[in-house]
Amino acid sequence: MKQITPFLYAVFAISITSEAMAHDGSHPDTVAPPVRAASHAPIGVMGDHMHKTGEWMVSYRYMQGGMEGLREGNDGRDPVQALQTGGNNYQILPTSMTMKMHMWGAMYAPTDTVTLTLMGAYLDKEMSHTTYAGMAGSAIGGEFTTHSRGWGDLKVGALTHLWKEGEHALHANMTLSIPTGSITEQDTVLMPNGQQASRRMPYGMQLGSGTWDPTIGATYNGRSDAWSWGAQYLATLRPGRNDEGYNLGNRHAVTAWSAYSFEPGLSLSARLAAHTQQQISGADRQIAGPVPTADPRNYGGEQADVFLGANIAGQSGLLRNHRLGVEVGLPVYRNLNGLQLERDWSVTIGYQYSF
Ligand SMILES: [Cu+2]
Repeated sequence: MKQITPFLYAVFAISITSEAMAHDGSHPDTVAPPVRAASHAPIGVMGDHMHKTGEWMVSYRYMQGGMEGLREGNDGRDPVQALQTGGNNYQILPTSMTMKMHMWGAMYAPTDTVTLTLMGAYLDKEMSHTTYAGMAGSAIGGEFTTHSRGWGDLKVGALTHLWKEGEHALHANMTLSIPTGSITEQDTVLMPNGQQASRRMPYGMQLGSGTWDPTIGATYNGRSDAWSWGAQYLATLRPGRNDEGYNLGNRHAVTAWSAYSFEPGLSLSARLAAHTQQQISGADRQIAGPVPTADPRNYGGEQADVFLGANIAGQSGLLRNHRLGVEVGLPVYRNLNGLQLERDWSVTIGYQYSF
């Protein structure tokens, strides 16, 4: 929580400034009211809101997630246990991973009932490992870190109005993920025999899914005075296999949130999110080695996280219709397939501007 404290001070400073500017009479009353801080879902939610005819929105989100330590099912595993997991004789173990994403988005509403969406992401992944030497593999042979960087899959989509009554609204989410991200990234690894070798990195270090993945779902939004709330369900369905012979598996995700506006330009939010992700089916023959990340069965599982967030929305002058949001997530439940690095935290900081 240390990271968000300075941000909250900035939130208050900017919102007080925007509040002061709101009373300077600089814009006529005939203009549509500015977007309220709580009128969008917390910044970590995608496709949560629609736009009015002719309206555009551009957005940038920075997301960082941290993983450290190994887990099998619900239970943590130390290296000695992990090396023997499932009768394997692993000789390399991942120890931590950092994932950074720069997400660029655009939204445009040709009509009030349809909003088109486009999102691209630049990914930066880093995974640290320990290599164990010898047959039983308890002597540490060394450590190494692999990196992958580049553009991920491009997502095009549409949000379609389904139902609205008073302050309750429901829309459908549809996106298609186009496999623009590389799935053949390589880096240098330290082998148990002490030699360095260039190898295709494991599934989790690749930049795309390699398959054309439709996501369908629905989003509900509600609002009354200072409170807003909502819920979303998204299913990502991955048919077929990619060029390297696998598919990342289907994913179902639900989330629900609530936000409270202290004033029109400032809101704080709480959110619960849960997902289930299948194992990888098929396999890439070039991803191999005595390391858990090379086994397709060590992917997917169930996880639930809680998020706390803050949003500010400029109400007038130059800040009008600019929004900033931050959200920090921590896990409350993790049941992972096989043996995997566990995700411990995530933070998303985002900017949105509509015009
Ligand atoms: Cu938007």
